[in-house]
Amino acid sequence: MKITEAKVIITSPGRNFVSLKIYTDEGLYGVGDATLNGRELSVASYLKDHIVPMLAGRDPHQIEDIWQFLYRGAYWRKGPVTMTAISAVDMALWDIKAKAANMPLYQLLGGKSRSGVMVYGHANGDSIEETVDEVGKFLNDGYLAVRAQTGIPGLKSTYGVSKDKMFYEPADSDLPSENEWSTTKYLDSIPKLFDTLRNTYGNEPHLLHDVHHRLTPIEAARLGKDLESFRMFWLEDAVPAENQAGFRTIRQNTVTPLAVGEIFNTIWDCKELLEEQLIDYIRTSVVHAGGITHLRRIADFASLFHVRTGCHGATDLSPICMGAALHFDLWVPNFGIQEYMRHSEETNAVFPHSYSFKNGYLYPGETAGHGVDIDEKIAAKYPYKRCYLPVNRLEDGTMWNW
Ligand code: KDG
Ligand code: MG
Repeated sequence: MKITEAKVIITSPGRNFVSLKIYTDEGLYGVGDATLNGRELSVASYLKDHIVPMLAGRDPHQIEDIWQFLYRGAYWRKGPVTMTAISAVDMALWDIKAKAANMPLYQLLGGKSRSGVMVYGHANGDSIEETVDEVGKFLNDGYLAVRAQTGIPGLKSTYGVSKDKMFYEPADSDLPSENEWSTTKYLDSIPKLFDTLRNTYGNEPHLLHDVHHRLTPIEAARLGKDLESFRMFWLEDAVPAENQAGFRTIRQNTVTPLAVGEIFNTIWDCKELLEEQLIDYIRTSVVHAGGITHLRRIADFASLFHVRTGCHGATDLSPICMGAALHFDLWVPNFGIQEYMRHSEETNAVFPHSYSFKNGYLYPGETAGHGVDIDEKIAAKYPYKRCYLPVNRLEDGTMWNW
């Protein structure tokens, strides 16, 4: 089999998605997600201008060789743009291989290790009371795990809190909107939220929280300690993780489990965190960390250090990524949990898929390939719209991490 051509498709059914479609001379095609929120066109150009011209004539079955060719061959390794582009190619090639084998992708990875993929939903509210009610709605819908984010009194906006409870979308403006941050106010509120949640729902539901890179290691250590008795499933992105050694301070001071890695692109971003057992869950995703081929390498390495997977699954990761991730999750031995933020009706129409949700679990389905396609006619109805993630400032105007 030979690759004949590849096409980049950009669509915006409420938010921007970039996809890659790879065609072969045997009539089979595969699709990959190439979406990098707020920087979509750079990946589209990387693919169109630099990768697509090199694909025609290659054997799509040589997934590893093509991965190595694109990674080593660029000379300029790593980085979100390069790795998202490589991920898209990798996802599309696994889709083709599984279609050629007439098997769902998880079979090629090694088969099922579990019957379904436990997911966590996103509950949020302006106040603790509203957030507690929202968590209750997810539990009523059958979720076993829920992430809870709440508005902070005195701050006009907070990460993870939105008016639309069903389809929260952080990229909200054609120029970055500004959020406001106070560590003192935040550290005061969050333990109260989880105290109320445990008093209301008991210890059984898995509860998660995303700090979204806003604390320093010593502040994160304190939050971890304050949350210990509420038995969190995880505390996510407590600090920005460029400084991997910073996690030692958090780790030495709290037994609250730690998750990190949604913005990591390669195994090198998490090597020290894994080797030193500084985290419990690795959040790297199929779309931003080199596709199935590289994510599998990260997960295997993580398994040596008791670290489990918890793939990023926000709405800016398209249904193509979700489909591929679910096959990976169904197979990966050291699976932890999968994030599931739910896509809108419009997005689901652009990306018909075989995965489905039942009683807190997602199932990838038995369609050959990763089970997600792109309807180009519907996609064409939604042209690209420039859209940015917000930025964050302290109350005195200092730029902070969003
Ligand atoms: O594009 C940024 C989002 O994917 C991110 O803000 C979502 O932190 C996130 C999460 O945990 O889903
Ligand atoms: Mg996050």
